[in-house]
Amino acid sequence: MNSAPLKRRRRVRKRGLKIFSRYAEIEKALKRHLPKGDDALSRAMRYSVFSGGKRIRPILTIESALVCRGSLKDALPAAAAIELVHTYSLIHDDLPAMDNDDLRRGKSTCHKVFGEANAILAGDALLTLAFNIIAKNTKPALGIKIIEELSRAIGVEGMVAGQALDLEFRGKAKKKMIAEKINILKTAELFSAAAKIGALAAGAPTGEIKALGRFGLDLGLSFQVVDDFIDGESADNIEARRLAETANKELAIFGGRARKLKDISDYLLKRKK
Ligand code: GRG
Repeated sequence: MNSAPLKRRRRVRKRGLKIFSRYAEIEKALKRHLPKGDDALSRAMRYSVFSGGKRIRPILTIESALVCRGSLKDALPAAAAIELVHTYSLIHDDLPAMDNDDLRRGKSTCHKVFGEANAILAGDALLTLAFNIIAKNTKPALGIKIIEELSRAIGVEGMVAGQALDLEFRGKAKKKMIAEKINILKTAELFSAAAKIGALAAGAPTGEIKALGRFGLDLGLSFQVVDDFIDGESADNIEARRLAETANKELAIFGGRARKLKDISDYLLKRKK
């Protein structure tokens, strides 16, 4: 029996997402694109981007591009942009008007360190910088497609709508359907967009883009169920495993080339933070 996949999975569990190709390149790209200034806004942006995020979404974009035989170079600007969007959402999610959290990733939240106004502006600036990075570093026709996909996933049909729904039902008993809708909008849509955008950057055919979109959506749902499990809001993660299995089935068209994407779902299932 070939024990290589098993060994690889153990290695992924032990070393986390750093094992995935191009982790270091993502860090370099983020550094390159962020402002260097010593003003509060620039410092607040850098503080939140470099405070220990797992980089799941940009890794997903890059591995999706690679599975479609695309290049790192073509996927990297959008991958970095997606991480900036994610960081904006966390900064705003932590604000007093939202979750009012003092800690994020074990460190003081952006508004605790830089004040509420600077934290709001840092989020705004990261969000707008994300679209600027895509516009400046992608061929126009492709850039428009990526911007269309990303903006759909994070706005009134995606993440922000999910946050609004979450706020509406906060403290109230939620029907399973509402809870799932919140997870889809707040979390899974961005995972799905991250995977699809990798495929788009690779110039993949429609069938591959759609398959990766479905993979990302189920992976995002599985990720969120695990997140609730870690936070003690969910009793077990059998549901997360089921969703991860459904996600992995979407990768059948890629055969053995999808190994790294499957490693990502495996890692997300076993993670402790
Ligand atoms: C527009 C005012 C305004 C607020 C928007 C959109 C939004 C606020 C909040 C929703 C975003 C959110 C917090 C979704 C939850 C998803 C989630 C579990 C995020 C944590 O993701 P990880 O574990 O984070 O990938 P790391 O720390 O690894 O980067």
